[in-house]
Amino acid sequence: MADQQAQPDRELGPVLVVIPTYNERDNIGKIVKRLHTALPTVHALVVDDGSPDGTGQLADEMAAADDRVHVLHRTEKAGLGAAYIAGFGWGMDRGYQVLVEMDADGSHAPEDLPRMLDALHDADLVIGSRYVPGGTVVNWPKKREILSRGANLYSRLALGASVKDITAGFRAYRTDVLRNLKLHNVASAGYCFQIDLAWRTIELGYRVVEVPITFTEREIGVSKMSGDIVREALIRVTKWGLRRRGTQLRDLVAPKKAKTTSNR
Ligand SMILES: Nc1nc2c(ncn2[C@@H]2O[C@H](COP(=O)(O)OP(=O)(O)OP(=O)(O)O)[C@@H](O)[C@H]2O)c(=O)[nH]1
Ligand SMILES: [Mg+2]
Repeated sequence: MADQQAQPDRELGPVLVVIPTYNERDNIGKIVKRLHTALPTVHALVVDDGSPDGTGQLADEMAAADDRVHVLHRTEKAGLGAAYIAGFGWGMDRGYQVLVEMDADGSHAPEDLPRMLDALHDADLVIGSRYVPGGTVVNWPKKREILSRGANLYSRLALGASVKDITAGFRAYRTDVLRNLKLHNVASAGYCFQIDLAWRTIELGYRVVEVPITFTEREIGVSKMSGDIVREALIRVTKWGLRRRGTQLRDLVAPKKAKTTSNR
C-alpha cells in the first residue's frame, strides 16, 4: 500500500514518480538510482511499452530488489500520453497523493524534484520549466531548442495561456487534480499530451506554478521525437485555439447565450 511505504512529505502525502520507457535499458537504472538518492522515500513506476531492448525485464529485476520500484508492462508502443495515463491510473488506484512525470533519459534531473515538491505545497500543478528565469537547457542542438521555443510560443498565443514552458514533461500533479481532468478523453499521444493536460488544468482554475530546472540533452539512447509528434501538436493546438476564439466571439455577440469555455 502506498500509504504505508511512501511518506516523503506528510502534507503532500505519498509520491509516485511515473517514468515511461521505450528502449531505455542503459538509462533506467541510473535515473532511478539518482531519484532515490535525491528523495529516498518516493516510489517509482516504470511504464514500459514492451521495449525490444529488454528495459522491461531490467525494470522487473530492479523492482524485485527494491520495494520502492514498480513496473507496469504494456504490450506495444502506444505513445507517451497513453503510457502516462496508464501510469496515473495505476497510481490513483493505490492511493498516491502526488503523481510526478519524469523522462528516463536523464533530461530531467531528479535533483530538481525536491524543489518542485516544495512548490507543490502552494500549487496544484508544478511544472519544471526551462523558460522561466533560472531555467536552462544544456547540450541541446539549436534546431531542437528552436522547435521547443516555437511550440511554446505558438501554444501560448493560440490558447492564451501564460505558462512559459507548456510542453515541459517534468511535472508534479496533485492526484485530485488529475482525477478532474477527464483523462479518459485525452487522445494526445506525443508532447501535445503535455500541452493538453496543462491547458485542462489551467481551464479548471487550478494553481499552476513553474519552477526553474536544468534540462540536459540525453547522452544515451535514441530520441522518440518525430515529425508525426510535431504535426499532432500543431493540428490539435490550432483546433483548440480556434475553438477558444469561437467561444470568445460568441460571448461577445450573445453573452447571455454563451456556453462555458471548453477545449474539448
Ligand atoms: N512507454 C513509452 N514511453 C515512451 C514512448 N515514447 C517515448 N517514451 C519515453 O518518454 C520519455 C521521453 O521520450 P524522448 O525520446 O526522450 O523524447 P523527448 O524527451 O520528447 O524528446 P528529446 O528531446 O528528443 O529527448 C523517455 O523516457 C522515453 O523512453 C512510448 O511510446 N511509450
Ligand atoms: Mg528526451
